[in-house]
Amino acid sequence: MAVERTLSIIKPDATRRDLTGKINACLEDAGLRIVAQKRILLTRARAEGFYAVHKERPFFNDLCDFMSSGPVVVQVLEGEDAIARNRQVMGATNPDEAAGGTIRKQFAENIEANTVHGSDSPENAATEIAYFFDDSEIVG
Ligand code: IDP
Ligand code: MG
Repeated sequence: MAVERTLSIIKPDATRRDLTGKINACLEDAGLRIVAQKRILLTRARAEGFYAVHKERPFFNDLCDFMSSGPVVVQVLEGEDAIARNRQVMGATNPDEAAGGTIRKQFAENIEANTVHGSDSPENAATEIAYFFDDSEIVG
């Protein structure tokens, strides 16, 4: 295992319900240090760019509408095995299938409004972090 960084997003369903603090506590309790964080409003175009890998999927348009419907909190998390560890604490994409205690099991509204995003590989983590942060904004 190595120290990694991963990109996390607290999605609009969560900021609307003021869950940022509770989610951050889950992340920190799981050994993930928040080494960068900002609350922003994604334009539709920026959401489309972020989710470009999903552009052929039937849910793409709804997903981009949702992600630009309210504030998000974009974050860089750092820790041992951070990419897999964050995916574990997030839980399955569909909250009905998420394990007990995970963020999505506790907080997600449905398969789309599922509270958090997390990078799924080292390559995607690097790309996604660079999509939102300059190196100078990340303080480990
Ligand atoms: P992940 O966020 O668990 O990695 P992905 O398959 O990468 O899941 O999908 C990206 C996001 O697209 C999900 O987090 C969710 O918000 C949305 N999404 C995924 N599958 C569906 C679906 O079947 N219906 C509606 N939205 C979906
Ligand atoms: Mg994904």
